[in-house]
Amino acid sequence: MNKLIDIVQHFRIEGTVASVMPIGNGLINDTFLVQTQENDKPDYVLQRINHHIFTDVELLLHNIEAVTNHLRHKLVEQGILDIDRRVLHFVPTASGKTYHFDGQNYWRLSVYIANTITLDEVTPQSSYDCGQAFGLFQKQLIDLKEPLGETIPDFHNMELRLTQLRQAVANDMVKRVKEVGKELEFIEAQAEEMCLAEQLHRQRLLPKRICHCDTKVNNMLFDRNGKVLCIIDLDTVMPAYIFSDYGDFLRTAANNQPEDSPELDSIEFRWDIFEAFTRGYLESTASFLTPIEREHLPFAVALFPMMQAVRFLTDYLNGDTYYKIQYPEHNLIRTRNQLRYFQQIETYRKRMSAFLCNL
Ligand code: GN1
Ligand code: MG
Repeated sequence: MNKLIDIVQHFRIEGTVASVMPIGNGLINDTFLVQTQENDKPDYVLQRINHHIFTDVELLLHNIEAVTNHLRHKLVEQGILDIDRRVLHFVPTASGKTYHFDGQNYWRLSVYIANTITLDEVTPQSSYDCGQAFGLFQKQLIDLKEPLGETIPDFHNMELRLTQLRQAVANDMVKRVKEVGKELEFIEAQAEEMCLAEQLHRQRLLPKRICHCDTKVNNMLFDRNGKVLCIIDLDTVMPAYIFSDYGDFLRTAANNQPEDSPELDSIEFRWDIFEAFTRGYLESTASFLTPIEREHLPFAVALFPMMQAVRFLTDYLNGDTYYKIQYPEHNLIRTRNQLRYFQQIETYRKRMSAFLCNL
């Protein structure tokens, strides 16, 4: 704790630090709430950036700065008053940098937005609101002039993810390949179809746009009345296919089980969540989505659980070096969960397309 307080002192904060404690449940970065003693001073959120995963910290912070400045500008234009509750505000260090490097780790600090809540479960209403908000996020960034880099190159590139899985199988670092024959066979049977986005992109039929790329409901802050305020966790904001934001939200939100539930037979696709999120998303994105993007939304719903299964399984075969785990089979359980969920989704694909045609 003392060490964390020392780190906070490198930033230009207001007030005196009273406590620093862990918050959130991300699988990659470590996040802490910094409380100040004074009631009239803000609290802060301190994050240790996982630089083994986000290797280009400068680029990451450049992206975030460009995006938050642009969003702030849009809010001003719209005459919105509570701007500091609508977009994250990062605090510079004493030397004016956007992060502090302590010799080992990279840290950044943002102002904590008070009187907000995060949700871990969704209702149709909150899904609709999230659809609108994540769609609006993409829309507002369409005219961002500053070029953004990919903070994790080819982050949602399915071809690359499959290559990484095949490499992990070939290396068999921790001798687990023999346990996962069925999973590998199932993935390989879907592999070609699941690379459709990359194929469309090569044919110049599918653009990259600025996306959030981690659209979980817990990356959205709501006010106490349940109204959407602000999108957080901007590390993966980068150029990607719009499928990333649409598909990844439904990957977690429309699965009625958590992504690591071993209760495979209880996994169901929640149509009500799909419908609500899709309505909200299309309302915000109607002005720019191309027909190809729109008609492949059901593909995106299937793609993301499959991609996540591939990523979890790759990590399992590599000896769990990427995702935080709580027990040795955690990544295998996650993989099976995502594959079962994918199978559920497959039974809804036609119905989804029909729904989109009738909207
Ligand atoms: C990671 O740490 P968290 O939960 O925000 C991952 C996502 C995965 C997710 C799986 C940078 O996100 O892509 O979908 O775990 N983020 C990164 O739960 O790899
Ligand atoms: Mg996150």
